[in-house]
Amino acid sequence: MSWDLYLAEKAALVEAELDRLISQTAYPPVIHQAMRYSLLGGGKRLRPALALAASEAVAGEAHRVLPLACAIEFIHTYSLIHDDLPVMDNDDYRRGRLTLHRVYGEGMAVLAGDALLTEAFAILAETAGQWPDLQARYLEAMVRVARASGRQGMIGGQVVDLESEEKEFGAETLEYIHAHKTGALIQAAVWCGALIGGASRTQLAAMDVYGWHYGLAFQITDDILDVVGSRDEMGKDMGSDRRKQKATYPALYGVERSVDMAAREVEKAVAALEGWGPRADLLREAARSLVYRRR
Ligand code: GRG
Repeated sequence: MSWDLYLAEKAALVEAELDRLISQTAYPPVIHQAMRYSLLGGGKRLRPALALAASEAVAGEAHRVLPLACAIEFIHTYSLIHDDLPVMDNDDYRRGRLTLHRVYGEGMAVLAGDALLTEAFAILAETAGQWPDLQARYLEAMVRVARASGRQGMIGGQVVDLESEEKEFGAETLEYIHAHKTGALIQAAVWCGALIGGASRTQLAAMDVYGWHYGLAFQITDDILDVVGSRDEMGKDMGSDRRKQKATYPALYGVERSVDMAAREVEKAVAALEGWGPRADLLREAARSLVYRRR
């Protein structure tokens, strides 16, 4: 199966589960409506699909990884909601629609993000209690996801990103921002997917390397698309990194060199899975597809 087909299939599976997890009719209605607006409003579902593919690479069962995949999508969605707020990136559009705070107000957007973040950990803890043979692995995944989201993960990256706006920055700062703001959660999705799927420590070490390089390549291509991408395909205003004088690969190296650097990260991601055979084909193709991505 091609990665595009796999992604479409798993996106449908994950969306049905996200829909089930946050009820339309729960009280108080407005917070649930706000959460659902962002959670079910498009999105490629890349992190859940990577978690599922990593599990498949070690012969794991999809239904046992699905709660992890959804928890990670909850956290990703919270990060986008907060990132779009006026105190952060101040964006009006996301996934081709108005951002959550433009529809529900800033207070509700902060709360919807908070509720998604906390709910994600409830899902992980609940799942740990549900399957005794997976309890230790789900608890370990919970720690990894928390760390990847927090001060030394996504939040750490966002902090350095905010501090770097309108300032001179070097290669090291840039790599730190990308690896933490974006890469850490992607890396955690891959690593935890494999962990829940039953991976050995040796296999997990390879997944870590794959996830690190995939995450970097993903954010470099995101930077490039902000310069050369189309608004229709990306579903948000383009050129915002430059307007905000953000620390990006094209700003430091130019677009052409950034394309080469993304391709090198993709090669390193693929190389991490050397010797894995056909069961890792999906992950290999997922990485290679980054070079051609348009959204
Ligand atoms: C706690 C106030 C507060 C803010 C936190 C954590 C955070 C703000 C921001 C995270 C940083 C962030 C949003 C990085 C961008 C990562 C990125 C490229 C997102 C887009 O991912 P895609 O392309 O999006 O997978 P879709 O729409 O497909 O889900």
